[in-house]
Amino acid sequence: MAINWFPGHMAKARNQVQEKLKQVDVVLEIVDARTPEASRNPMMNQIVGQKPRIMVLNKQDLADPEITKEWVAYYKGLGYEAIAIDAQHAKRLNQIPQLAKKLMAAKIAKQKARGIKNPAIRAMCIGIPNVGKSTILNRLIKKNVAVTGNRPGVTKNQQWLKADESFFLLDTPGILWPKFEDELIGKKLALTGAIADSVYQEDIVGMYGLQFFRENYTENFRRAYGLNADDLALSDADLMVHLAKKNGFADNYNRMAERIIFDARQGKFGRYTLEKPEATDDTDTE
Ligand SMILES: Nc1nc2c(ncn2[C@@H]2O[C@H](COP(=O)(O)OP(=O)(O)OP(=O)(O)O)[C@@H](O)[C@H]2O)c(=O)[nH]1
Ligand SMILES: [Mg+2]
Repeated sequence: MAINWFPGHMAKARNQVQEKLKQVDVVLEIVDARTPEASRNPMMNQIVGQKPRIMVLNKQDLADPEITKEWVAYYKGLGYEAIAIDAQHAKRLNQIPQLAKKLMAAKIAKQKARGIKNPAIRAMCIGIPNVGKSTILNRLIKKNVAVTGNRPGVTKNQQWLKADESFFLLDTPGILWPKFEDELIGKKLALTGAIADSVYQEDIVGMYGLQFFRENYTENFRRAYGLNADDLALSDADLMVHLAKKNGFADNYNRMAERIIFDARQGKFGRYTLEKPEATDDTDTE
């Protein structure tokens, strides 16, 4: 599944991030807790450099809680602050300004010593499309100013938002990288809705979902589709055929594949995480 997709506004967005970085104290790197590594832009380490960074694993409510804990520990081990949140239901968000203040403590103390009464922190929110950047910012400023939507590419321009007199936040458009070198990354991002439906093949992504859920969340998958032990003994391809029939799609397997993608996004197979920390490293590849 070759996805070669780098719209003009993404290139512009990357340059804008680099430009604005000079005015920013802290970077909030937002990832999807279901795909904490696949939903990181591999260019991000180069773009952000040594700026203090908080890894924010958002959509925690959709992810496997045990694996989320492993990811938070993993990122802390790499030297970042890390936190898992659920912006949709406003869970644990107030820890973000607290962590930002902690990271900036030395600078704030210096500024206070110079007579600045209320030193401001400027944080920039970055990440790939649809991970929830704008939703997080709306929660932090307690107003729905940033436009949000459940499809990639909603935010088109940067925008400064004010949480309070001492905390300013910059919303940015999601940035995807030019090519997915790794087909598996493309499948994960397609399944969770980070890339537009028009740029992947649903039969491939749906089959990936079938394989992943039957293997890793077997009981949830079995229950969601009312499968018995004989069904689960079928090969992946035969199971897809069986499911298509059972769901009234006759031999239209693409429609069954689409259904699996839809159900995965709706949480019909419960909370899940598509990757574990031990299988990844932190090398920067462009
Ligand atoms: N379940 C769940 N959904 C969330 C959470 N945070 C955001 N969403 C939903 O995810 C979708 C995308 O949110 P946005 O805030 O628009 O994402 P974004 O990162 O700003 O996306 P772009 O502007 O396209 O880069 C919306 O439908 C949100 O309601 C969360 O913590 N849990
Ligand atoms: Mg946005």
